[in-house]
Formats: sequence, structure tokens, C-alpha cells
Amino acid sequence: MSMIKTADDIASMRIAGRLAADVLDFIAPFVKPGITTLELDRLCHNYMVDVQKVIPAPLNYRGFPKSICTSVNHVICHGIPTEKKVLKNGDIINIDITVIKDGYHGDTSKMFLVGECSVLAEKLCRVSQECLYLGLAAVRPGARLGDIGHAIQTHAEANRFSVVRDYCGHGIGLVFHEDPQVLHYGKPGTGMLLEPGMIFTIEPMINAGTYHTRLLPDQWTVVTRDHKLSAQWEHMLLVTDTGVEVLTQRPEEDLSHLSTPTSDTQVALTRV
Ligand code: EYF
Ligand code: CO
Ligand code: CO
Repeated sequence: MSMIKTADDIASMRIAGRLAADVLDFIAPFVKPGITTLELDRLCHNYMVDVQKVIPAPLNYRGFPKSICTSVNHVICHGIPTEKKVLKNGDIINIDITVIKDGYHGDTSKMFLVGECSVLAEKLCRVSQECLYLGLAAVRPGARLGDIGHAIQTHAEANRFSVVRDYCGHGIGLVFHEDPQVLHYGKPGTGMLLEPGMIFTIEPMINAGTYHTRLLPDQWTVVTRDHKLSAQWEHMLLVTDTGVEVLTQRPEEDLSHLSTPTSDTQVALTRV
């Protein structure tokens, strides 16, 4: 199956991406000490189903039991919302949202700092977001997947953090997880060539300690083997003729450094 989306696919993916991003903005005011991750799941589920009229993609996906993933502190990804997990001051939490609208998937996640966090936790969340943005900045036609991984790995390791190897970004569309696999480490000039019309996620998982992972007995929750903190940010993007379009951008984000002017706006800028 081709990895190049049609114009109709892209129009639908823009809608799915915006809806997923909107869920993160909706839930933000609720991420406070005292709330359980089960309550965050209930709030997001009801917003998606009742307000947005979308399907929460994780629910029953390969048997996953909840509508969102909530990964707290040393949980790397796929944390299951539960009434037992009460957020407390100083926690960090990744909330990962995937919606299905008209068959198309929108997938994005971000970190929330709960109250006052340690200097290390703040730095890990900041650096992992910078890793995502550096990965996005490497996206353009003619670049290769290894350029993305290299940009992320270089920044993480320059800050003495590590990049999780066992989980990666992915192509996405009518199917949640499509080719290609998008590794968050690598060598420049290697891997698949990027072409206009490709849509995939970049979702680096960055650890404060080593990159080794452990799967808990529930068979879903992935944690750091050394129990140190982990952070993850995710965007879904389109490779355009001139660079990248972030399909899950939130209003608070300034991604103008990624701007990929069309030929029309380039002409206008030249005239000024
Ligand atoms: C060990 C699942 C979990 N898989 C991926 C199922 O791309 C995702 N987030 O950006 C993503 C989200 C979810 C997900 C939610 C549930 N799963 C499959 C296989 C193993 C696993 O955890
Ligand atoms: Co996700
Ligand atoms: Co994803």
C-alpha cells in the first residue's frame, strides 16, 4: 500500500489531527493534584464521544482497555488510566490521544507538569519537547528518516538523557499504525526517503537514565528499567512540497521556525 496520501486523505487527516489536539487543550485544566487518571480518561472519553463525535482509537485496540494513555513519571508509554493513580504535586504525566474521525486517525501527546516539579523533571520535559521540534525541523522532501532520528538522538544525548529504542513513531491514516516505522535515533542520510504526501508521527520517548524498558505484567504499561523518569511528546505531520505541516499543532505552540512557505507566499515575501 502506498504511503503517499491523496488530497482527500490529507483534508480528512487535517480534521482528525485538529480534533486530537483539541482534546489535549480540553483536558489541560483538569490535570491537577488529586485527580485520578481514570477521571482524566472519563473526561476525555465523554468529550470525544459526546462533543466531538469521534471514536477514541485506543479503546479495544488490540485489547487496550481505556480511551487514552496516561503515563506518569517512570512510565514510558501505554499507561492504563486507573482509579488507583491519584496525581500528586511534582508528578509528570504524558496524555496520549488518538481519535478516529470519518475513519481517519489523529494522534498526538504532550507532557503535563503537576504543580511544582523537580529541576530534573522540568528539564526532561523541556528537552524532550525540543527533541520533537528538532525532529520536525528535519522533515522535508529529500530528507531521510535517519535525519529525524539523528536530530533527536543528538539533542537528547547532549543533555545526558537517553532515547528509548523499543517503541517508535509510525505512519498513520485509515489505519492507526502504518509503515514507516519512525525511529527516534539514527544516522543522517540513512533510511527511507521522505516524499510529499507522507503522513507519520514523531513521538520521542526520552529517559533520564538508561533507555532500557520493561513491560509490566498487565502486558501494556511500559516503564523504565531503572525506574528513572521518562517523558514523551508526539505530533502527527504531513511532508509537504516544501517542508512539513504539523497536523496536530496546538494554539499555544509557535512552530513558525518550521514554516514552509508555499510558492505564493514566497513571491509575496520577495516583493516586500
Ligand atoms: C505495550 C498497544 C500497546 N499503541 C500505540 C496498543 O501510537 C501510539 N501512541 O502514540 C499508541 C497508542 C496506543 C497503543 C494505545 C494502545 N496501544 C499495542 C501493542 C503494545 C502496547 O503496549
Ligand atoms: Co499517540
Ligand atoms: Co502514535
